[in-house]
Parts: sequence; structure tokens; C-alpha cells
Amino acid sequence: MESSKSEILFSLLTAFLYHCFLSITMDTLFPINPVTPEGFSYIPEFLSMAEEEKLLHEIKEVQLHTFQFQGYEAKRKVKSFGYDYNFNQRSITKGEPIPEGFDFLLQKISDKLNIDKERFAELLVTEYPVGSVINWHRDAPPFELIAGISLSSDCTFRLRPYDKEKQGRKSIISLPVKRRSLYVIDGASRSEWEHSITPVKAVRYSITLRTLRNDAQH
Ligand SMILES: O=C(O)CCC(=O)C(=O)O
Repeated sequence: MESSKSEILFSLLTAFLYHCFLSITMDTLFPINPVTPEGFSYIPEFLSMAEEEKLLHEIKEVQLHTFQFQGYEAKRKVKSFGYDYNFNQRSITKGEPIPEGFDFLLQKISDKLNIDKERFAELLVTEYPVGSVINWHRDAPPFELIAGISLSSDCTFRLRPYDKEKQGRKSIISLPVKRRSLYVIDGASRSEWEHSITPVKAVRYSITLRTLRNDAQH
């Protein structure tokens, strides 16, 4: 009897140590499959390395400028094509057309999401220098679905409820978003949650595609 008790204790201890070992060696600071809000999806390895290369080449041709918001200048650089949201006027304006070099990406994402590629009204290119972030926000109201492509490096993407009363340390969902992946923000993750990116460890580029709401004024 005594020996079976110590055997059970030994097995429990071994299982515990094995769990600790896995957590350390697999670098699981994040749960392996974090539970994300309804409407959020994440597709790793969405792009091939050749497609990533092609997009980075296309981005080199884009004239990026520092993102400014109500007198505040962020570290990240951006350029918007198609419809752009003017944060001062709180409305969208039509800008330069989306360059043809991005056409294959629009096609690939719309095929994946089973939507018409013409529905992507805005394509935003963002460059994140080392250490730069995007703070907590919910995207501008005229836009509906958001599709995000990550290039060059990985980042930590976070989601938390938009409602301040539901916010707290425990309500933050952190997930590693890898280069060449696609994430989609739609449904509740679009309307009831906000997102942010923690300081990037290496230069990151993203391409954000947005559809317009049917009732958006333009
Ligand atoms: O870089 C990203 O993936 C996020 C971009 C974003 O949230 C935004 O531009 O509003």
C-alpha cells in the first residue's frame, strides 16, 4: 500500500516536471491555441516565401510617411491606397488606386475568404521600425472586414474587449502572429474587441486590407 502511494506521488511529480520542461523548451508564453473572439481567424504560412519577397519588393516602391494622429507622431510609417480614413474629419476620402503589384494578394485573400476582390476598398502598407507599436484601437467605423498580412518579421498581436468595463489584465488575449500569415478581423472581434501590437523586435511590414460597410458615406 505504502509503495503504491509513493508510486502515485512519483508519477504526479514526473508529470508536473515534464509539463514544466515542455513549457520552457516550447517557449509557450502564449497558450498553444489561444481562444480568440468570434470572427477572428489566423492562417499561418498563408504566403509562400516567393510571394513575401514579391510584396516586399512592391513595398520598396511605395512612398511611406510617418503616421500622425491629432498632433501625435507615431514611429511607424504608412501609405494608404483606395479609400483612406481622415481621422481629423472623421470621414473617408478616395485616394490613389491600389497599385497593380498587389493584385495577386487581393485575389488570393478574396479567394480564401470567398468574397469579391473589388470589395477591398483600402490597402494600407505599414512599416514598423524596431521598437514601434500600434496602440489599442478599433478600426475606423466606415470599414467592415479587416485582413492583415505580416511580412519580414513576427509580432505579438493582442486583443481585448472594447468595453472598458470588461477590460482587465485577464481579458487580454496575446497571440504570436508570424511573418507570411494572414489574420482576419470580422464579426464580434471587429465590433466588440480592439487590438494592438507590442514593440516589434525586428522591422516588420504589414498590409492591411479593409472592406467598406454598405452604409459608409463616400
Ligand atoms: O500591422 C498590423 O497588422 C495591424 C494594423 C492595424 O491594426 C491598423 O492599421 O489599424
